[in-house]
Amino acid sequence: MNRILAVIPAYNEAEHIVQVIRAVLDHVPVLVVDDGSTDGTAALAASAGAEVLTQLPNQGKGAALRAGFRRALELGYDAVLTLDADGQHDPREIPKFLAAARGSADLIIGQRDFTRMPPVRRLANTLGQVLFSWALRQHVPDNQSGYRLLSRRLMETLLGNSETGFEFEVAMIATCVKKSFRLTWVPIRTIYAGESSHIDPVRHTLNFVRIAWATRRATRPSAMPPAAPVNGARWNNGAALNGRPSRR
Ligand SMILES: Nc1nc2c(ncn2[C@@H]2O[C@H](COP(=O)(O)OP(=O)(O)OP(=O)(O)O)[C@@H](O)[C@H]2O)c(=O)[nH]1
Ligand SMILES: [Mg+2]
Repeated sequence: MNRILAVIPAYNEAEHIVQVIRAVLDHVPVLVVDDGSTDGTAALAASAGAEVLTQLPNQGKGAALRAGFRRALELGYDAVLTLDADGQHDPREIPKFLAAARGSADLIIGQRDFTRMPPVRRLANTLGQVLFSWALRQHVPDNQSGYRLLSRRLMETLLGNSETGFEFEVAMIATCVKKSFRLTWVPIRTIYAGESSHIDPVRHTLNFVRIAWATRRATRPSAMPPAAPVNGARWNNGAALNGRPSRR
């Protein structure tokens, strides 16, 4: 079995962090990347049994994830599981990711059911799905989910990425596809129980559109690698990723 580390980015998550860590520790060891929290999140995480990295000042979820990947690589882990600290990702679903990881995927994303989201989130995720699928020229059912498993080679590749905020997770999908790494999905529970959000809607939307536009340009036919299949890298529906894009 591969060695897997859970990386949990956390910013002012004192309310849920202990419960999340304890449940994750039933499956894999935990690294929390605390990002300048002022509510005692780091101390609570350490007391719950996690290793804690602290970033000061706050640098964003993407920067925190990359710091976690760097640490996991140093420690020799084969893969990381990322999940949110706010209780929206159920650690009891970790075995689904571990099972999917046996299939040698580089990126496994927990796919949520948008119909189970509050209306504003449902709308934002649906629009984001349409826009990013257009940009990547492939259907991407859920690009915002933070519940993921990443291979070592994908982590290594992402160390060169400079996105610091939530957009990092969107850019990660584009990187995976462009590299012809393997991407797959597992269905996960969609949990909204009044958690507070750190998303700034205007900044997030602008950054999302910027990434989508850059992705659209990067995947235009003339920018894609030659059409020869590479190690059978495939989209989860069986369409080859590394051939010419199917839609323009
Ligand atoms: N390290 C770090 N983590 C962050 C930062 N902002 C958010 N997070 C963490 O990222 C996870 C997701 O943040 P949320 O604000 O809940 O975003 P979301 O779940 O995508 O969006 P919602 O649907 O609004 O809940 C949580 O574990 C947060 O603590 C940050 O600046 N730094
Ligand atoms: Mg959340």
